[in-house]
Amino acid sequence: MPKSIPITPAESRASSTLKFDPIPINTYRKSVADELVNFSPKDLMRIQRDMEVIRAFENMLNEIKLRGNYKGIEYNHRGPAHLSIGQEATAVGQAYLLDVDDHIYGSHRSHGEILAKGLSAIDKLEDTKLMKIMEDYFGGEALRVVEKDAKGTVKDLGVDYLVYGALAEIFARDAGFNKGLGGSMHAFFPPFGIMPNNAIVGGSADIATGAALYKHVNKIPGIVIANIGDASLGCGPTWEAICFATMDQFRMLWDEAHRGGLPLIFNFVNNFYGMGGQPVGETMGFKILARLGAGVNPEQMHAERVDGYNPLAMIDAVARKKKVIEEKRGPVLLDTVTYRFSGHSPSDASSYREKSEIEAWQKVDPLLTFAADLIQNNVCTQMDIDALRASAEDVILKAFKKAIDLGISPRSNLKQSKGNLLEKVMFSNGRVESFGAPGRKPEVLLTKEENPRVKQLSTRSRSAVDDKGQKLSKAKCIGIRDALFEAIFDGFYRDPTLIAYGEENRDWGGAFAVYRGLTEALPYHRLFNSPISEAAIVGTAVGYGLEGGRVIAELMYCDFMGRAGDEIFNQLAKWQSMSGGLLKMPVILRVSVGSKYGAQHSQDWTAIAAHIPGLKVVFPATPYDAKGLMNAALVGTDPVIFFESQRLYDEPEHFVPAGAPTGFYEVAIGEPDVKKVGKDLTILTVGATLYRAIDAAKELESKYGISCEIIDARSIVPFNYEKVIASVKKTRKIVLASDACERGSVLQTMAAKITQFAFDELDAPPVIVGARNWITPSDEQEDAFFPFASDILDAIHEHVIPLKGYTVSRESGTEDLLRRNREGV
Ligand SMILES: Cc1ncc(C[n+]2csc(CCOP(=O)(O)OP(=O)(O)O)c2C)c(N)n1
Ligand SMILES: [Mg+2]
Repeated sequence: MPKSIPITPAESRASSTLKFDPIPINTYRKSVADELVNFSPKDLMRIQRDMEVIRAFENMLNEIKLRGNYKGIEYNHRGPAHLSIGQEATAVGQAYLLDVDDHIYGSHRSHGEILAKGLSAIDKLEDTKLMKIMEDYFGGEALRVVEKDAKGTVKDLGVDYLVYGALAEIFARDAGFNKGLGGSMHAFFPPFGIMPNNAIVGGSADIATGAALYKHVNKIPGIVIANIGDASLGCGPTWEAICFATMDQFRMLWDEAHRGGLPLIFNFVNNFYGMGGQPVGETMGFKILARLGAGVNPEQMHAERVDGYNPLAMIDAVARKKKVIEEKRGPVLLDTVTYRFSGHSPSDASSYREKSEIEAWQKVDPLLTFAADLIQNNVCTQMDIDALRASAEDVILKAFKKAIDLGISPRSNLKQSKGNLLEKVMFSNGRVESFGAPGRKPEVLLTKEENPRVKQLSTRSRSAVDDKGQKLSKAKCIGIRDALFEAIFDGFYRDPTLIAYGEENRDWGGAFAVYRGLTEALPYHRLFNSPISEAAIVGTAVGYGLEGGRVIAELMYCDFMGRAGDEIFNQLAKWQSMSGGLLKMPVILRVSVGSKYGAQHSQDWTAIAAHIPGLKVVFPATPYDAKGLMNAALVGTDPVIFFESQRLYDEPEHFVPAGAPTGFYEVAIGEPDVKKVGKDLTILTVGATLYRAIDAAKELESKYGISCEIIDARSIVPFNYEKVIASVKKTRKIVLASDACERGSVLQTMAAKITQFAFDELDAPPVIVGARNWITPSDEQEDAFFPFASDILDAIHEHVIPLKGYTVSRESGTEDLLRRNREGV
């Protein structure tokens, strides 16, 4: 909503027709004969060699999966293998011109892309650089395995290394490219520009968009390609990625130094099938996939269909599209025609297609047709082709023997309790103040002191009370929204890679005004509005983060996490560990918990976030904690889901007398905090219920003489139970409160753990006071739903200690709880 883009009725209501440009379809018609001037015989032979290596690799896996035997050697591979037999020319043609700096992201069917890009990188890299990459990568673990019997050149060694590293990964070996933690569908190798492959259909679309954003914002060389299937066009996140990648603002609003389209190709590897469903004619309506670029932007995404059965057509397309991208006119959409002879997976009986169809494509198998073209043009003889094939099979057999041998290629021991690989890589737990290159200065528009909000905040009280202890009005104090602003604002002046985006982040100042004052301070590329594309907001943040930048993404309401479910739970949470500890994920996802907006805008979904391994989850309830936790997240290297309560944005600091410091400090993620010391009963709160617990404690103390200790969880994952156990040892009773629906909430987990860790110390089982297991009703009736002080008292009276003379505000005894559970409400 920038004011610089006026919307006029005259223009919007004028009459005309919208014209589309023709979309090229398989326009490249050259053969080897035509290209002899551009390619040396050696180049052409390398294209054939690379296709042979991929074919031999996939054939080997096919044999293993179907027969448990390759060339007489038995092996049982229990994991998946989605093979790309038939699709080799697409992968090799694409990789041929790409540099190491060009990054490809792929799918479940990306073995061919991994090998093609790797072979291309090996060919391009100087020997010393190649050696260094192999020596440095995970301490040279895979290199040690392949160099023992290496005979040829450094590049030959590179090929052995590539094939072995990929295969060892597929077979879950420690020396695999991702320490065996990624496997067939996720394997990748960044030093060659081979970035994460994704088992979620379309999963790479928004991640690759974020990677392109990273390159664009930080002026990092190279382009990014999302290799995704034709059927992924049915996936919402793929569309969201396309919307995000084609935003007008890149070319219209960003400053001159950052103006221009993203360096990105959406390459739809169009093999005409999902698993068995057919996009053309059955599950989609586009008929020709390339058509879809036409509606997205006036450039029609430079969409075209390319014959992916001709490696030269693919090379030509990449060359031309790279130029478009260099001219900052990206992104590009390619509809790359190909076909897989192999099933979706080896167990697929191809019941959805005729044998004759497969045979028709086998007749134009690129490995045969390209070889025939080479022979016809005297580039080589059939004997040379046979030799290439034999040599490719030798490379595969050699790697296979090593990769299946547990002596040579052991798996790491995940049963080991301390120091186990997976426990080490679930979080990176790093501390990096800036991901910028040394000496790089953050791009800002104002000095810190010039900022209007900073000036305004300097006049406010940092504490909720004045010097005499008198309560101040909230408007006179620094609230949580201001504390968050301060941490984020500082972050922008510390780390030049830090960017923030989401819906209404710029101009509006974030839906709840946390970002007010940032628009003035930051150029567009550091703070911008995204489309209403929650999946792409998170997915692009994942791509930006894993490429090496820091990002704060915002989903206005926590209820919208559902729209970004895959990106949060399968992508953000998993890439550090699926990389074997190679990647960092410095992504903060801010989500707010509402209260007044009814059933779809007022939910606390901490439980969902906490359930997924790989996410840090925090929920501060005071300005001091909000700023300290945000600071910790902003110098950390892990994904943090940062819950904020809309009830508390203007809440001042009541607990730390001097208030949240103006400078930098951290609150350690994972540490709860005793907000009030007491001796008779512990109340552990998550989020905004802290203040209702305080109200309850006042009543318990004044009316019933019960002294309460109140602990604010602050963090949910990780969570150190020490303070809670120490408190329970003292009080022997604990009540837990939060605004989340009680069933399956994080309080349930905490209560179970406290029971387990301190059973002997407890006089009564921990009691949970959550919201009802209902939809959230209207604000006018919220007291029937969210837990208030009276609910805490009711629960204590009914389930912990009877309060003398107390009358419950509503039924909450065991009978009623049993009924509610029986009815599922
Ligand atoms: C979100 C999601 N839905 C379903 C699946 C199961 N699945 C795996 S591959 C596949 C078909 C994908 O087709 P396409 O994107 O064209 O890629 P291709 O398999 O043809 O390479 C399906 C449905 C999945 N992995 N992810
Ligand atoms: Mg497909």
